[in-house]
Amino acid sequence: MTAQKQTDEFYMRRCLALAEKALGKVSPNPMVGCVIVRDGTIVAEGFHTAYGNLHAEAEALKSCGDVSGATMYVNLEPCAHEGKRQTTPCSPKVVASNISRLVVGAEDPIASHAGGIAAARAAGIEVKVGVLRDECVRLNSGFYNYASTSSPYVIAKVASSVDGRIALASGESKWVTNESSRRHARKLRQWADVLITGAGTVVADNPRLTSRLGDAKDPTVAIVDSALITPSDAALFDATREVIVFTVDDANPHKQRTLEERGAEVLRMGAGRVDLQKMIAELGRRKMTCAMLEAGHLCGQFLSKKLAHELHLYIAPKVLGPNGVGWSADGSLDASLTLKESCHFSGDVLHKYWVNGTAAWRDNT
Ligand code: AOF
Ligand code: ZN
Repeated sequence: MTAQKQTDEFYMRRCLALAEKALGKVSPNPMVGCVIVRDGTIVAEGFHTAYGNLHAEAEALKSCGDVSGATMYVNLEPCAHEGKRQTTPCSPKVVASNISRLVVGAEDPIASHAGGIAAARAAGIEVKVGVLRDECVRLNSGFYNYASTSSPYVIAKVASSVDGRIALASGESKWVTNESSRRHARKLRQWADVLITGAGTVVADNPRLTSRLGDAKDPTVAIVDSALITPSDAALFDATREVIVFTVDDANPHKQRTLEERGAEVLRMGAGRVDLQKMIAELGRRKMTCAMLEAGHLCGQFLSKKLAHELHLYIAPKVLGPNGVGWSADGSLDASLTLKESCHFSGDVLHKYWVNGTAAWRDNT
């Protein structure tokens, strides 16, 4: 019996769902899912499970028999380069499989890796490109951004009251938003290679900065700390993870040693204030493609310096009053924001904004 025929978008959505299973496990490579369909039935699927493992197309092809005449869906153009493994690139495998149709979500932005679309066409395979392109690019925003900038895609997260306060006058900010919002925000930590925070936030909240979801790895923590006030017994040191403290050129060497004894790497980057541009460039040099900023105080600076690509603003139905701490105080906010999505979590609201002028590659999608 032949199954009901579905649209190309339907199968591309399945690719995206498969790809996302590897959230936090493949960076700096992209999340990729692949589905092979014949007569309306999915006959094989696969995804790139972890950095260094088989690509999605090879995963799908390895588990199925004859797929000649079938349609392959994949959210990223099949690669045509000799990669890090001994295995051959995907596009000859795709051609050899004798599929008759290839549906690609988005082109590979790395010219030396791309080539799968042209190779398939040259082999007489019907190729359709651009199905759910926006979603496909957005899933791998870190990968696409890195391909053209060599620096991380930065999402600034702010949790505030309806009157824009992130903390009480005392500095205390635990907990403005509810448990369900905070669980959602932890998923973004899983996406991130690096969590950027400020020493003030570490002192005030003593956050663990873990993702605490399943077997997710805990991201690197980068602390902006001009005066080296990060306590050496901060809870974030308890997790097995890399900690980098960015400080100023004339920082106190004794305090530096204390933090180094806790396993932190201390980098001097800037006179008077930490040079945030240089910090981002350094994270990029370390092949970090996805960064999350969790420090209300730094958020204004990141937006005004155009270092953040997205702002995720969680708003709790609370009023903290005029003495509370605002999140945009530091930095002149001439950044223009475009609302892309809103949702809510048990009474809290999340608005996701794009910061305009920070991602030329995205504006084309
Ligand atoms: C992936 N997973 O499923 C696909 C990728 O470093 P390598 O050898 O694994 O190659 C990574 C490149 O391969 C990546 O930058 C992208 O251009 C292409 N496709 N990568 O990690 C996949 N299909
Ligand atoms: Zn490949």
